[in-house]
Amino acid sequence: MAQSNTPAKTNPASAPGHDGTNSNPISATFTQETGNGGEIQQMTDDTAARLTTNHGLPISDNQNSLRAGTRGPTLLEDLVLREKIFHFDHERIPERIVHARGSVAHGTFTVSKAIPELTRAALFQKKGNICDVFVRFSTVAGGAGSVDTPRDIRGFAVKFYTEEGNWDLVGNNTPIFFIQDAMKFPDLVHSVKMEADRGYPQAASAHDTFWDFVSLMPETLHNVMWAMSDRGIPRSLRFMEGFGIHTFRLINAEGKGSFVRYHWKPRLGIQSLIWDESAKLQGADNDFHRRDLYEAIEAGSYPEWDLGIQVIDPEWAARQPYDILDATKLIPEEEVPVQLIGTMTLNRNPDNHFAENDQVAFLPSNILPGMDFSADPLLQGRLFSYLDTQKSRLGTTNFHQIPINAPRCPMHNFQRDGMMQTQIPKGRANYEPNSLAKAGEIGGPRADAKGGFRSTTDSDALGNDPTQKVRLRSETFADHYSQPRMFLRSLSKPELDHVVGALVFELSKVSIKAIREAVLAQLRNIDDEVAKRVANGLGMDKLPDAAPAARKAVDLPPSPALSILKHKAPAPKGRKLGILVGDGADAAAVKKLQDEARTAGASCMIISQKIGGAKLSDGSVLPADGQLAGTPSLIFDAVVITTGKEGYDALINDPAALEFAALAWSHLKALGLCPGGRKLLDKANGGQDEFTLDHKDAKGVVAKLADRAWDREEDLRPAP
Ligand code: HDE
Repeated sequence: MAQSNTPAKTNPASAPGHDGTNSNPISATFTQETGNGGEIQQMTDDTAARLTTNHGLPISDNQNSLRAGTRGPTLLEDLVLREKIFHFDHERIPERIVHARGSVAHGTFTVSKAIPELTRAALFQKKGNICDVFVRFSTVAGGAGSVDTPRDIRGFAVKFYTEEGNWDLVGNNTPIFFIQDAMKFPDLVHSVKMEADRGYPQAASAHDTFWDFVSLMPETLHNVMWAMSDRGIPRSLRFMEGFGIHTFRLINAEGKGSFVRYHWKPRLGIQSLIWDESAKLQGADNDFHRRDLYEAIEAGSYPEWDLGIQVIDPEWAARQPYDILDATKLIPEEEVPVQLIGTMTLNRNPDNHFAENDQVAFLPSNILPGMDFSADPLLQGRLFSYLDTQKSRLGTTNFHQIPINAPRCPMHNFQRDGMMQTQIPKGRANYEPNSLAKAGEIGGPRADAKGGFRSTTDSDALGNDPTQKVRLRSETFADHYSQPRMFLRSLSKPELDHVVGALVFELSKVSIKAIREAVLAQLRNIDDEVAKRVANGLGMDKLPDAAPAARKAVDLPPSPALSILKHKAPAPKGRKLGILVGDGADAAAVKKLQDEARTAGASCMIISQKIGGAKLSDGSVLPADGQLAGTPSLIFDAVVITTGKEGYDALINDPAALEFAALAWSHLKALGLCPGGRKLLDKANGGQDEFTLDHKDAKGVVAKLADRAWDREEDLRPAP
């Protein structure tokens, strides 16, 4: 395959003259001599570019190394072989210490509401302003090759390529974080990653060291409750909220600052897996989320999020029982509404996983004129860490020149040289001030006192005393229990049951009894009833005493916005219907289902026992998109089973078909069933409810794509 180092077309920072695609097309067909054994050595293709070494030498044979005789040793002289293997040996770079596993997409961001009163950032001066974006969604704990659906927080990092430079909003899918101070980050990460001596578990928080840390650091509990909730197992990256978490600042043209928090609201609504499903998906499809995002974009079903801000009045903030600089606290939307200011549409898949996903470098320090940071001690630490880690991961201070990281606006300064420098600056002006322009030479760029980035001067706007030099946490950061309590009390019943179930699951994997007890002691400070249920699930006969608390929990009003089920968008759009088709299935019913799904903006996949497809009632053969044994009902939001007599006999004796029905039932999905399908479900031990419909009721089935039969769960998996 021809190698090209073509930079992104729109990237002005990329070196000219490196456009390798078809720069050396072959005019004639490869005329390849046959080897001594008489076999054809190489395919010919006269439309392809000519294969060369990295230095441009045309290659005549990319299949055979240079040998001393056909059966002799390989020669060191073989520059083609040496270069090929040398490059291959160094293909991998260190993976990210956290967020190693990620999926990416390109898109655009369009401003829906200008906010010049809040910021002088050029992007937000006019409704309709648009810029390119690049997004990376990630899990936190697992390695780059780990699975997509563990219980974990998800990263939600967005790079905006604006006319004033790159703005990176590097957030997560929860509005809060585990710790309050950057000083604790290495400890947190060490505790959750696989344990140091045994090298497991991979991509899982259900082990001793994580829960040990949690039990000793009550500030983690709020984010832990979110991770144990359905937010920790999203159904799709497309159905996730995103949050900038920290309080940031916007600065307007008059220099007036406002405190803000950022929110991404998915247009498709929020939706999660259920735990059993997420665990089984890890076997069924490692790449469940990556594939889902890729396929949706390929199909033109572009996921969209609205960007919102909460603008926080410092006087209001001073009256709250928490500190807005504390990243373990959220600001309820009911109290400070989220104003929508723009929409992000993801409309292009990456061209190359390494060049874009592995090499993208997000920096929370990438902000625009008209933006600034707050003194959140977690954010302050991040401002150092990301720049620092890129040097270790990407190997050079020039990582900003890599096409995916390069700004799409002019970039000039006097920083020079370094490893992998790709720019060739002209002239001798590599210092400032200089007067070379006066002598007719290139003088280089100059600072823009008016339009350039300026830090805010009112650093004590929230009442800090900057004259003290201390290693102390503010008293206003001391309440670790009220917000997790508020979170639990904002959930619907099934959601709260899931948190209890998740805590029981995770703590059952903790082998040291004292750690289980210490977590229970912390839980009692959040909610005694939940603590009792978890203790019951663990078979613990006596609840330990509550842990000593610096501040006791107070009852904050519940925030319904925190519940997924209380405000989900129950629309079939973007969801996936699976139709298991047996021979003799009603052709009209299948067509109706496909049409109905498409009309509703959902996708639809045909499954049959053989990939060649099934023969329908009208004699036609419907090719399958998935073979039954490799396409479990796990990957769908709702399923239909439809077959004629011929297919029924084969399906009813096929364990994969029985499991297809049984798992759809157990995962609370809607099932559209023909009479044979109903017998299949009966044999697989399912039952009947308003989510088991007739296979001809296409409207009914599709309408239930975004929903689950929560009533089934009580019988199937009663919560402790
Ligand atoms: Fe990160 N984090 N983080 N983090 N983080 C990284 O940077 C760090 C934190 C987040 O897709 C690293 O480029 C510290 C909060 C995302 O490439 C590293 C602290 C939030 C990503 C790093 C935090 C995040 C990272 C590893 C505590 C949500 C993936 C690789 C002060 C607001 C970015 C890299 C991507 C990645 C450090 C806490 C989100 C080591 C020190 C809070 C989405 O620099």
